[in-house]
Amino acid sequence: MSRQYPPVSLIGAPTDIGAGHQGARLGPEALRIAGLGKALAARGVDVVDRGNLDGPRNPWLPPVDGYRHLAEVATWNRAVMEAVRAELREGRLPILLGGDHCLGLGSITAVARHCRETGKQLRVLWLDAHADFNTSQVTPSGNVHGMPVACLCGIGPRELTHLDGEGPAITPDVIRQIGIRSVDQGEKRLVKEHGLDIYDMRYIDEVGMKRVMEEALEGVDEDTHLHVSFDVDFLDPSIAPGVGTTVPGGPNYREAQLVMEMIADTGRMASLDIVELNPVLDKRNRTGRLAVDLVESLFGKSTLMRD
Ligand code: B3U
Ligand code: MN
Ligand code: MN
Repeated sequence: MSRQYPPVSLIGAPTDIGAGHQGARLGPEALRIAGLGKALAARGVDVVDRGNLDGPRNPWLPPVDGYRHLAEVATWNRAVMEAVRAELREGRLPILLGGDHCLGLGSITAVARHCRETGKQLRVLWLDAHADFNTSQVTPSGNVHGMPVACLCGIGPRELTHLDGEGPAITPDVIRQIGIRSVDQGEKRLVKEHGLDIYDMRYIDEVGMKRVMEEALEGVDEDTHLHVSFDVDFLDPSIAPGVGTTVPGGPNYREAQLVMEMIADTGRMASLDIVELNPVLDKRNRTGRLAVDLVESLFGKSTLMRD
């Protein structure tokens, strides 16, 4: 093992407050049972499991003014933001165990703040079937897990766009979205308007994952803080059935491995979200175990031949 990784902290956020299906609140435990902590420790990584954050239960109510559970979503995200911030301040690499993808808001708000304070350049890789760029006006569901990227860019309700009391966390140029294959009608207009850098499945089919990753990682250097927001529905449902919103036609096992390996090769990943794992919909924790396998590759498991 030639590469040194910073110490890692696992932070569980057991909630599906922003999702359209219940069950992602069991995600942190499924990842633990799949052996996430042990797998990283076996790779020589110093891992501490901070346990689970606490927050409001899911009241499972219909949307109000285009948002479901807005107050609860904000409360959970504040807790995530504080927890991630505390780990970064201690020089640790936080791994957020979701929970649904609305939590990317809290996580990336903390990361963006940390980058401003330390003078690092932020790059966010958003691995997902969805663009997560909806607003209350265009959302088909009111589920906030379809909105975090828009909110991070300042488009959304103030309690989410100003989570840390400062301004919006990022600008769209910070993000690279990979694996996208389901974008809603109004959302399409918004992502174009805001110039999001999207590597959709059509583009991946045409040029191949290697070139996609080279482009998405272009400019990453020693001053870069690379944040990976890994929505498990990024993966093709044939290998990852344990998610609420499966979309056919995603990356296969080898493509997903290559994504993780090329991220590992940069040596710059400094924070990670693993979200949307829904054990209720999974088969014998298959998706949880696959997520752990891929995270091992993020930490250099498959780079053996190149060391
Ligand atoms: N775009 C749809 C579906 C969706 C977004 N993110 C997930 N599902 N996981 C929506 O409801 O916003
Ligand atoms: Mn997502
Ligand atoms: Mn998704």
